[in-house]
Amino acid sequence: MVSDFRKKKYVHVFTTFFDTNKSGTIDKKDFDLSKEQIAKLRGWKAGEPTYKILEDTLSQLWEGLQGADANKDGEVSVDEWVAVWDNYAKNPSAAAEWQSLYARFVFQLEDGSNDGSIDSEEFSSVYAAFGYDKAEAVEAFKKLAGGKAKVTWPEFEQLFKEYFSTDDVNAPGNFLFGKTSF
Ligand SMILES: [Ca+2]
Ligand SMILES: [Ca+2]
Repeated sequence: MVSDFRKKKYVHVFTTFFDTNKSGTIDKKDFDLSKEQIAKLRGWKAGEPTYKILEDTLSQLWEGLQGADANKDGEVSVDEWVAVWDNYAKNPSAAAEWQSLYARFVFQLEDGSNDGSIDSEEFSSVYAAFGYDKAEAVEAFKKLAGGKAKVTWPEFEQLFKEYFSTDDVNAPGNFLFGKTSF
């Protein structure tokens, strides 16, 4: 049974980063909109290799997400989304391929300078590009990084697991998606 706390965290990622057109469900159209938002943020144009990589990664994520569509209606509902992450929480090391890909994708997206770590500005500017409050993301980064200037990939990978699996309200991983309180 999923706790209220974890459910709120899952719904935050659903609403802010997956249901980008705010229709109440996740479908292919959300991924098309994400692609445009990310390409705009990075200045990538259709036909460029970076744009193609983005396109391929998003289509792999969308394909992987089909496993979450329990009633096979072509959309992932909030309940279906919560169910897959509740399942993930039972054993994060047995994550589905798309869940691991998603972790890597978020890290690479946020590591705008591509130096293998994320700083506060990189972190918060990605959240701002998704229409999220930048100041809150800056606060969240402080808590996430525990006062350090940067978060590396091995740290990020752990924080990602923590975000989706922990019920500890004081865990730093809770701040991975830019929100300071649930
Ligand atoms: Ca949607
Ligand atoms: Ca569905």
